[in-house]
Amino acid sequence: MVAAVGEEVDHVEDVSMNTKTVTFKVADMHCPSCPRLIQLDLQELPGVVAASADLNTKLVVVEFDPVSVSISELVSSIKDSGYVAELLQV
Ligand SMILES: [Cu+2]
Repeated sequence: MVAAVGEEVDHVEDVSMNTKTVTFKVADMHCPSCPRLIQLDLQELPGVVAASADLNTKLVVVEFDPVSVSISELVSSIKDSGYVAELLQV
């Protein structure tokens, strides 16, 4: 269906959703299970589009929809997984 009402399409959740990407440093990842756990927990949050954690660089990159989830909720998720997340960039 073609939207006939002006710019209302901005609020439709589709691929044109305005996502943001943040990078966290998680220094206490110490084995391959750590990044996997962090990723899985983040991906369960509504609003998280993609999460990838890397054991070697200790970096966690999260793509998210700021309308649905906040950066502090992302930090809380990582904390609940058992790690400390330091925000590097927005
Ligand atoms: Cu581990």
